[in-house]
Amino acid sequence: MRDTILLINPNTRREPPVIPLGLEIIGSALERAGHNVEMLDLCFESDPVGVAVETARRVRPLFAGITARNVDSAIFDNNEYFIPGISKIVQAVKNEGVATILGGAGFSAMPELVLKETGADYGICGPSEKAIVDFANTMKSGAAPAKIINGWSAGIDPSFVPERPFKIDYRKYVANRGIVGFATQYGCTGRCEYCIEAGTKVIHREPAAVVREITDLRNLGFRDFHLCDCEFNLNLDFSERFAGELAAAEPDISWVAYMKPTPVSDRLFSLMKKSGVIAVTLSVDSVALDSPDSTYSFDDAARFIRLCRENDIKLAVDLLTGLPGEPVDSTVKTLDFFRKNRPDTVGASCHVRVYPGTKTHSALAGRGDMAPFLTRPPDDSRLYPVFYNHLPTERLNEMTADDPMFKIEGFENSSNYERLK
Ligand code: B12
Ligand code: SF4
Repeated sequence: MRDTILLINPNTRREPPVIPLGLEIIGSALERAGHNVEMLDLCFESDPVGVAVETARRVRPLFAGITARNVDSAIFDNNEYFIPGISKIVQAVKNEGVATILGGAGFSAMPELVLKETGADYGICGPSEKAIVDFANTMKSGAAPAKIINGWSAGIDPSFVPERPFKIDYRKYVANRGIVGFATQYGCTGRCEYCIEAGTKVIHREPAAVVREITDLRNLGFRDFHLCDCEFNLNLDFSERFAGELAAAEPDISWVAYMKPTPVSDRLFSLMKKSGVIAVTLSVDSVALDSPDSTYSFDDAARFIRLCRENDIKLAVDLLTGLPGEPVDSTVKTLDFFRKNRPDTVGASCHVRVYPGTKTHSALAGRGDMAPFLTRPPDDSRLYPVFYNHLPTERLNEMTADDPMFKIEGFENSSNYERLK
């Protein structure tokens, strides 16, 4: 009887390497539900396919769960497309007669396409700690599961505290520029038309469970953390509550977070500082900053920068500019705004990744006049990375060359948490 479940991390990108938190969470949930789990982390392997084949042969698992965190590196210059590498692992495992199931952020954004291109048998979209246990029970019973399962409807147990590290060698990651992550919630209420996370259901964990997870990791000696929410401040009450509970636990940690310009408050920033936040990445685009019907404005961004400064929190801005139809004056105005308001660094991109399923994709598909600005025609039936661009990188370079605060994304393989150190 095949009993063990094999979980595989095929992510070999090491700039920086990322601990497969999603796999740890589902692995821990499976074990808590009584299943045996073996973890295969290919991040630092020189022959990932060979090791996957050898492990599948040795373990003969009930099924293999493979995480598809990234479809590609999402940045135009030096873009890396990960699907061929993931497909090789899927095929190698399937050739050993093992059923495969995918999950992860990249998979969840385009499930049908990722299944088609990788040839995997099943997939779960969204949070999967409950859905994977149901799937394992179905497989064990011999019944046929659905091909694509909705993890958002299955939901989570908000009080669940996963075992961590869960069969992953964190020391290797930390020694190679990696950082330990934690998540307080899933989903995003944002409306950014180019983003694969826009409008996904928000599900919160209980702050006490997250604080317990962090303090347990701190007791094992880990001190530096990266928040793994798409944006921390989706809901002001929740973020204040979490930061307050973490501050009260006095965990003696440092952490960094992604945030959006609103909602914010003086109280939130003061609690963030007390709980150990040292740096924030603020994501904005130059059209939204200057649009009356957007959820944020230049004034909001200015307030955000001031709050970081007053609380001695470093700030990196991720700026997307040159959006479809955006006049160059709008980019100039935005760059001037940051020159004047001065966050610690601004990473600018002028290529928009066009993901199937997003509003940007449907707005551009079939528009003959937009064809000159697209690297390939957007096509609902293909997964390969497509980018929109009308503002040449050289032009953006010239526009920002006067000020070392600006960096053009895609030429330096490091994350903001490393740049702000
Ligand atoms: C935090 C973060 C980072 C941090 C990570 C820090 C750390 N130590 O963890 C840093 C800054 C390092 C980073 C880097 C990058 N990131 Co990043 N990152 C994120 C973010 C916000 C959270 C990821 C996360 O850990 N979430 C929390 C965990 C618990 O959720 P999860 O992984 O989704 O897992 C759940 C489910 O998906 C599912 N699941 C996961 N795996 C599996 C497997 C199976 C079999 C099943 C059934 C289910 C399942 O169950 C889990 C539990 O519910 C995501 C966006 C997001 N909201 O997910 C982007 C995101 C994943 N990143 C993205 C990108 C592009 C990158 C980079 C490539 C950027 C770059 N150009 O360098 C690099 C890649 C680095 C690498 N080596 O892979 C993109 C990927 C998009 C794409 N094109 O595919 C995302 C989606 C952001 C976006 N909206 O575009 N990132
Ligand atoms: S860019 Fe940020 S705020 Fe906008 S939809 Fe994506 S994750 Fe949400």
